[in-house]
Amino acid sequence: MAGVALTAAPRPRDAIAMPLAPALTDPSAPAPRPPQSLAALLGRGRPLVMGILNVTPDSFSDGGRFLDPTIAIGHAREMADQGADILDIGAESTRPYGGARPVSADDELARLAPVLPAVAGLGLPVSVDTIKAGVAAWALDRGAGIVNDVWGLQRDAAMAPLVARRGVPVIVMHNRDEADASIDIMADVNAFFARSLAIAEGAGIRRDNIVLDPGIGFGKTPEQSLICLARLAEFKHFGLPLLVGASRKRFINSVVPSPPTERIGGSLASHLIAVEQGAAIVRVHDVKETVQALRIAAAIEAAR
Ligand code: HH2
Repeated sequence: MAGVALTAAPRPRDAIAMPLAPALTDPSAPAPRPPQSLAALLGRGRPLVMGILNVTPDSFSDGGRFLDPTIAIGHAREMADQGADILDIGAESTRPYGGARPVSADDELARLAPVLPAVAGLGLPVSVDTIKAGVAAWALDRGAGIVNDVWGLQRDAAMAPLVARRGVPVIVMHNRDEADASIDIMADVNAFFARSLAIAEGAGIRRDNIVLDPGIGFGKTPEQSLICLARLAEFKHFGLPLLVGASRKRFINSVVPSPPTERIGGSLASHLIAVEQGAAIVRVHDVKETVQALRIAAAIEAAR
């Protein structure tokens, strides 16, 4: 597993002008904390569990459940207690399966503002799941330490310069506007990663601050998601840590018909296989079950 060194560079204020609603410029907001070191986390010698916190009304599996800030913060605390290593907060559903309602930056901030600083205060590294550089900058100022960009630095031209300036880790996820069953999905993901890495290099992002993610379910048929999982190890040629987010995704339903909340078995199977192939981080809704599965797998491995 490639290490991700995350010594933070000094963080100048960003040039990106981010319009903030008055309620979001609260001077009593906690001071930003230095980004935590993912290098130290990855160096633990075990896969990391990233717990998902969606403060959205429309996420595909838990939309609306955590819109109330008190409930959202409680859920983050619960995931921390259950053994999450990283908490990933998103305020815009990426809707891998279509039907996304685009959300303005102000709306995203309004959802994050009552939740993110408190979640960062729990002491775990926090990533912000956004494709908008302005939202990412805002979140980094309030305790997030990692950017999770589901368009791999290819949607918002300001994202790569922001990540470079802040010296924070970034998750570069593969995406496509539409699935195309006729393409070679492995070649497409490889080409996408190569483009993202060129953008990152051009902006001055340190390579050891990059995590790659094949984007299970995004612009992929269920079969293509299965291929990405089956051949995950082939993406190791970039020499970067891999993240996999298969949690509750629709490809599971294509094999065993089931509503999103009843896809825990499929999620666990997918993440165990991903880890076996070298995934460094798994992004999950069901932290307790995932931590148990990974610990048992490790114990069995140790008993060989
Ligand atoms: N999947 C989702 C969202 N963000 N980020 C990364 N890096 N990898 C993923 O696979 C990924 C992601 C979609 O899942 P979820 O957050 O549960 O749904 P929604 O986007 O509808 O909120």
